[in-house]
Amino acid sequence: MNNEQIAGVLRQMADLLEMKGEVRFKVVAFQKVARAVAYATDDVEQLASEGRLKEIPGVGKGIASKIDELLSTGRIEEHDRLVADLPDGVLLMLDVSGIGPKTAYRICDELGVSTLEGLQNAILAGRLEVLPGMGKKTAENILRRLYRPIAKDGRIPLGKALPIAERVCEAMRPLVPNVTEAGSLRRLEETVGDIDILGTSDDPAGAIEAFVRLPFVDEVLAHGPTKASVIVDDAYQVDLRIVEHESFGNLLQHFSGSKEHNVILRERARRMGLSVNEYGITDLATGKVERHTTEEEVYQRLGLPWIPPELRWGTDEIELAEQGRLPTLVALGDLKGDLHCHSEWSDGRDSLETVREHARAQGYEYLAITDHSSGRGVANGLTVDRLMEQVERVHDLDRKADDGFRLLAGSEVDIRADGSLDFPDEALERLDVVVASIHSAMTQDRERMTARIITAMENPHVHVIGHLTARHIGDRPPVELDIDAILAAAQRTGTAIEINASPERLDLKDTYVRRARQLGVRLVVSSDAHSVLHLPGLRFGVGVARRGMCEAGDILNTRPLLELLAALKGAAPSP
Ligand code: DGT
Ligand code: CA
Ligand code: CA
Ligand code: ZN
Repeated sequence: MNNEQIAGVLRQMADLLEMKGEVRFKVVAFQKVARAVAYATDDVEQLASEGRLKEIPGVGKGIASKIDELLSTGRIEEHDRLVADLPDGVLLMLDVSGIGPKTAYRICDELGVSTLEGLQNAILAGRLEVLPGMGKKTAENILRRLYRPIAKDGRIPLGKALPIAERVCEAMRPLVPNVTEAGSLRRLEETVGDIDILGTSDDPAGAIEAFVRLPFVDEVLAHGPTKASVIVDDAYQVDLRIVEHESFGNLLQHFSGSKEHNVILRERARRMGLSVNEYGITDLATGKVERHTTEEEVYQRLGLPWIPPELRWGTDEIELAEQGRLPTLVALGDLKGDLHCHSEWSDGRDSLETVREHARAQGYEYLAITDHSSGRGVANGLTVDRLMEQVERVHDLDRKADDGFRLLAGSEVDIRADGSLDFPDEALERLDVVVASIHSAMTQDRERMTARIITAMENPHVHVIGHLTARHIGDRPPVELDIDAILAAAQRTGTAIEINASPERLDLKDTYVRRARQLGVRLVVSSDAHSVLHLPGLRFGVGVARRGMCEAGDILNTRPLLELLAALKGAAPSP
C-alpha cells in the first residue's frame, strides 16, 4: 500500500470513530496520523517493515499496531466492526465531497438513505438542507457534484485546471507574491487529480484565511493554519499550502513531483549522505538541515542543474541532467506562427480579417487558414470552388494589408475511410499548407487505420497529419493504430505530425512525441482554433511538446516563413 492509501484508511477510521461518538482525542489522533502519513516523505510500508512506524509524528503503540495490521492483512478489524455497527451507506456518503462524518451519519440514520440515488432524491425533496449545519446552498452543491462528475475517471483536464489555477494565483498574488502552481499541473500533465498551489508568507494563517474567502470559492473542505482545500466552480478541488520563505525551494520541489521523480532524487541524495524532504536537505552525518529558497539551489545541492517540471517523469531525466544532456525545451515565444485554424468559412466563428488581425497581435509572422473540406458533410466544409475562392481572398488580404504578416492558404482536408482525400491534387497544389485529418470511420481496425493514414502521408501534397489519434480526452478514445509504423512512414515521407493544442485533444500525446522526436519525425504545434479566443491555447500544445522533450529545432513552426515553406515541401529529414 502506498502512503495515500494508508492515509485514506486512517482518515476513514477517524471519521467512523467520530460517527460512533468516540472520545475526541482518539478521533484527533487518527486524523493527525492520517495527515502525517499523507505528507510523509518516507514510504510508510518500508518504515513498518523496519519497525520504525513510531518515527511518524503522532504514532504511538496503538496506531502503530493498526497500521501493521492493515499492512499485513489488508484491513483493520476495528474498522470493519465500526462499519458493521453504523447504519448502512455511511462509507458511501463519506466519499461524497462536501459531506463530513456527522452529516454522513445523519443522512443514513435520520433520513434512512443508504445509496447515492437515495441521497439525490433526499436533496431534491429538500430533506438534506434542513439537517443541522447543512443549508440550501451546501445541499445544492452536493447535488451538482453528484450529477456532474468532473470526468469519467475523476481527473480534471488541463484546459480546465490551468485557467482556474491562474485565477486563484492572480487573486492571491497581492498577499503572496510568489504564489505558483505545483503538482501535476505545474508539470503540465494532460489531466490533473487536483489543483495544487503553493506560496510563502510571513503570515501563512492570514493568507489561508484570505484564500478560503475568495469570492469564487464555493466550499471549504479543510482549513488549517498553513493549508486549505476548497472547491471552486462547484466541482474543482484547489489545495493551497503556505509556508515561511526560507524553505520555498524545498517545498516547491517536493510538491511539484512527480512522486517517481522524487523517489529517484531521494535515492541519489541518500548516496550522497543527504536526506531530502519538503522542509530542507539534511546532512545525515551531522544532522544539519539546510533550507533552500529556490529550486535551483535544491538541485544544485544534489549536484544537478535545475530540471524543468515538464521533464520530471521519473524516467531518465536525472541521468540526462547529470550528464549535462537535458534538452533546451521549446518555449511559446519560439513559435513563429500557427498552422491550423478555422474561420467562418467552415465551422469557425470569425472572419478571415479578424483571424488575421488577432494572429498578428499574437506576435506571429504567419497563420494558416485550414477550414474543413466538404466531404465531412458536417462542419460546413468547403467545396473545391469555395476553397479556390478562399485562396484568392486570403492572398488579397495580405496584398492589401502589406504589413509583412502572411496569411497562408490551407485546408484541413478529410482523410476518407480508404485513405484518399476529399480534394483532388490539382486543388491541394494551390495551397500553402495542407493538414490531413480523420473525422469519420474511427472504429476501423488497427491495420486498416494505419494503412489509411500512411496512404494520406504518401500524398506529396499533404504536409501535416492533424490530431493523429482523434481522441477527446476523458470522452472519446484514440483510434487504433500502429504508432511505430506511422512514425516510420512520417519520417520516410517527410510528413509532419501535428501536436494539436486544443485542450480536449492534446494529440499527439507526450509519450508519442518523445518517440517521434527520437525518430527525427517533423512536428508542428497548432491551435486548431475555431475562434480567435482559442489562438492563445497554443500554449497547451507547447506544454505537450516540452513534456515530449522537444527543442525549438524539433518544431517546424518555430522557423521563419521562408524556411518553414521550404521545410514543408522539402525532402525527408535524415534521422
Ligand atoms: P495528481 O494530483 O494525481 O494529478 O498528481 P500530483 O503529482 O499532483 O500528486 P499530488 O497532488 O498527490 O501531490 C503533489 C506532489 O506532492 C506529488 O507530485 C509529489 C508530492 N507528494 C504528495 N504526496 C506524497 C507522498 O505521499 N509521498 C511523496 N514522496 N510525495 C508526495
Ligand atoms: Ca495534484
Ligand atoms: Ca494535492
Ligand atoms: Zn480536425
